[in-house]
Amino acid sequence: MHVNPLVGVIMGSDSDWPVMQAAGQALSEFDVPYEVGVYSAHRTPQRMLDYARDAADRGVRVIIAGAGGAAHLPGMVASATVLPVIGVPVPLKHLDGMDSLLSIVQMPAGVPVATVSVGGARNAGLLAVRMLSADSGELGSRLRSAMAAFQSDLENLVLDKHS
Ligand code: RP5
Repeated sequence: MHVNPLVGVIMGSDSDWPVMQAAGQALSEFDVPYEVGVYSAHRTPQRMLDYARDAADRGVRVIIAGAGGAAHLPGMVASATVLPVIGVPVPLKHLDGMDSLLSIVQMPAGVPVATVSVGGARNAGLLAVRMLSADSGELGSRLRSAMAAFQSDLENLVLDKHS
């Protein structure tokens, strides 16, 4: 059975995948269907805009966008869609990812990007699950239960270690 992706996990280069795959892993843990693609704000700007403009109509509900260096992908995508965009600063070999972080987080008012930590692709995936859990239907109900169980497991891990 073909299942429409609810989350788009996109990145500026396939070299971002070793960091970004943690977002996909988190989504898989909650059985959230997602798609993966490479869309560069600088090298394939039209392709990026086409993706951003079509995503909502195709059923995508959240976009996770990762990029490194002059990381304009999340912000540019946010400017061309009404979907929530989560930005992942990908660390490159210079500047410890500070360049990526500042490029993504300092958005002008009116064009929001929810920025996670440098390299924080797993949290981006988990945040997307939380966004989808606000759904008032069966999807939201299932995801709220699964997220509550996940949080309880996290707590038990810490308690087991320190009891
Ligand atoms: C950015 O430039 C990409 O998101 C990537 O983090 C970085 C380097 O890309 P490659 O030169 O490895 O393709 O746009």
